[in-house]
Amino acid sequence: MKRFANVLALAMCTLAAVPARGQTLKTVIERGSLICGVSQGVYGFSAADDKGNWSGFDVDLCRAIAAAIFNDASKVRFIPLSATDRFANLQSGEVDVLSRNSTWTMSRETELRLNFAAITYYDGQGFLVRNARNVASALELDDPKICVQRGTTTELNLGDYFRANKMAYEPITQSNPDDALKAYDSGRCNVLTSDVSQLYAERLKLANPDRHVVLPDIISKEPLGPVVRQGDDQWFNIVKWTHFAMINAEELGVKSTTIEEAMKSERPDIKRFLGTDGDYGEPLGLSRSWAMRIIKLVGNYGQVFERNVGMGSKLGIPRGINQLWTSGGIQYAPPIR
Ligand SMILES: N[C@@H](CCC(=O)N[C@@H](CS)C(=O)NCC(=O)O)C(=O)O
Repeated sequence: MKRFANVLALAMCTLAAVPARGQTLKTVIERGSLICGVSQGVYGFSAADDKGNWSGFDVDLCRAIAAAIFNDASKVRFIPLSATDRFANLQSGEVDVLSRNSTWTMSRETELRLNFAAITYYDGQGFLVRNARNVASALELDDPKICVQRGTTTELNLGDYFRANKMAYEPITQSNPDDALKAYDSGRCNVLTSDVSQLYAERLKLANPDRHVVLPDIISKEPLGPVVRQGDDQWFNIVKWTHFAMINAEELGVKSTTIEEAMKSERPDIKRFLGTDGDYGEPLGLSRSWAMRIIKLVGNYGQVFERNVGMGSKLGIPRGINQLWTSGGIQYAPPIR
């Protein structure tokens, strides 16, 4: 009997500690907006203009979640979070989702009790140097002073790389990206290291971007994606399937600009996707046109990539391995059925 009481007490504790199914969605709906944790400003990914309007690739994922829930992509409040505090801010419930150039690693799930919902951008760590330095590879960097941001995978990979190659270096650790860039610009360090996507963004802030080059070496895997707290599977599914919907839409050839035609399509996979046949939204806690709203109001994955960071944007990043699997890349989404 005593044992039963103990087990019951344990079960009740567990229940109390884990948010009930649907709790996050319910909170978001009652509040009337999504709270999305973003960076403190990485151009093309998440940055605010002088009027406080946020835009970027990571921002659009949050707008897509809001579109799926509210049929209104503007119902999002963006909270800039530092690299060091971002996971604590998510754990404490300050944000509903973190969409902030964060790398999926094992310990961030197992030790911090978080879940990465998807890989929205396959990235890797690289180095930015002055052209004048005349190096073709990171292996030619001779005892460099390297600016790096604290509390990141970047800081850890840097040590691994130089140790593995038995090369000397001096890390100059900064607590925010602006200080890291200033230190690089002023010559306190002669190399800046970060995820390659961010190096493209940082380079644009320099007086003469053309005088700086991202070296070809990629020294790590940085699978970036949105993060949620563990314990609310419904919310985890909403964030995950928002990304999958954007990938599937690109694969199906459905775009924001062609959505009206797509609504008339007789193709079974397009009908399931748009909710003109069957209802895949209701079991997710949403409604049948959840995916249609994402594409209509925000766009498919390719549209979001191109407008924020792609070759036609200021950043000019080639799509590379972020192409769909059908075009030689590794972006792949399970089917909606
Ligand atoms: N992807 C890496 C690095 C993420 C990171 O925070 N990088 C810095 C280097 S520039 C950054 O984005 N800072 C932007 C900010 O703090 O707003 C991670 O998850 O640890």
